[in-house]
Amino acid sequence: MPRFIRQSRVGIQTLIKSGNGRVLVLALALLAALPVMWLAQKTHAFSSFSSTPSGNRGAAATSRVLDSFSEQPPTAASPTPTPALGNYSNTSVALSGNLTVTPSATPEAATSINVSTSTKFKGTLVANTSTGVVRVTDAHPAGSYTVTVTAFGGGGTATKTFTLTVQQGTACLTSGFTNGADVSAGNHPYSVAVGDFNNDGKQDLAVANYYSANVSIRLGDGSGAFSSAADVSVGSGPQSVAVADFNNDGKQDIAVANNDVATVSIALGNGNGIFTNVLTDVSVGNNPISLAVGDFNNDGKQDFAVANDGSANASIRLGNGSGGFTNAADVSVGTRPKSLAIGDFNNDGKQDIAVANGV
Ligand SMILES: [Ca+2]
Ligand SMILES: [Ca+2]
Ligand SMILES: [Ca+2]
Ligand SMILES: [Ca+2]
Repeated sequence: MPRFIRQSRVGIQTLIKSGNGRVLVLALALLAALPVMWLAQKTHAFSSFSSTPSGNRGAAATSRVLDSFSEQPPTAASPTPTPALGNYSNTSVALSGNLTVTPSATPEAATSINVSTSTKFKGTLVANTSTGVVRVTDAHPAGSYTVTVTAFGGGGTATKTFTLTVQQGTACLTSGFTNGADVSAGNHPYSVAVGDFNNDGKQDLAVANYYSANVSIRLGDGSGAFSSAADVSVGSGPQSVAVADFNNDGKQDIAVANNDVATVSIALGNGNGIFTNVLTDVSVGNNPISLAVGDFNNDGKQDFAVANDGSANASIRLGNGSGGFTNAADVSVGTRPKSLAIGDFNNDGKQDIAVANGV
């Protein structure tokens, strides 16, 4: 029973005991009114419950929810677009020739594009991420190749293929070569590779100069003559140079094995014959002497293998598609390896290496 009712009863009993008649009437009236007052109090309490304080807590909670909503907009993930590629037409190229293959539409939502084909193809393939154009350099040997172009993006990948036919060379009535003019290089040139470093469709040369610790870049004019571009400084004792696109920008880069310092220099091409971005050298085994580019983990990103003359093994470095490399397990080979080549000797679609051991 509510306390104020108990108190009222005590008061009424007191008045009755006093023997005052008017007061007794008043007390009886008050007693009759008690249920109404009690009911009124309960009703008021109910009203209070619905407005305060619980009602305020509810309002405050609602306000916090709204504040949170306005301060931290919903992160409803906007769908990441899936890359798209245009179609590539089947095409052919002369033996040892160059070619550009333009898709029917520019790529969409692609962060990088890789291009690959059979390891039997010995030319160079690179794709431009923004245009999708595939450049073929020094196509050989003759044959038919399925070229796979893969666009990578946050929303997945897109793949197109086309057939590249490398034509047979013209039969020579007489064997032999006619001398072209010698091309000057640096001090003790030890290794040469072919590329197209200024994207003019004419083949160029990169020459590793052992005692100059640099690479000479010579730009071809398409008729057998070459002009000089800026040398590329590399590590000490470069003995082997190879061409590939290590950062997937469609511009050819070079990798150089530095015999004296157990490193491989990676220099990224600007696409105009200039190499201004020489990355941090990649550590390899002792006295690296022969380097070849492949894709050993089938991720579409170019890797390299290098034979180490001083440690009787081959270092495998896996590219990350942006010019960086991670180590894979070394491959033990014979004593004093001198030359390394890549092929697929068991026809399982996985690239293998062959190493010539000098001793
Ligand atoms: Ca060129
Ligand atoms: Ca590049
Ligand atoms: Ca790879
Ligand atoms: Ca194989």
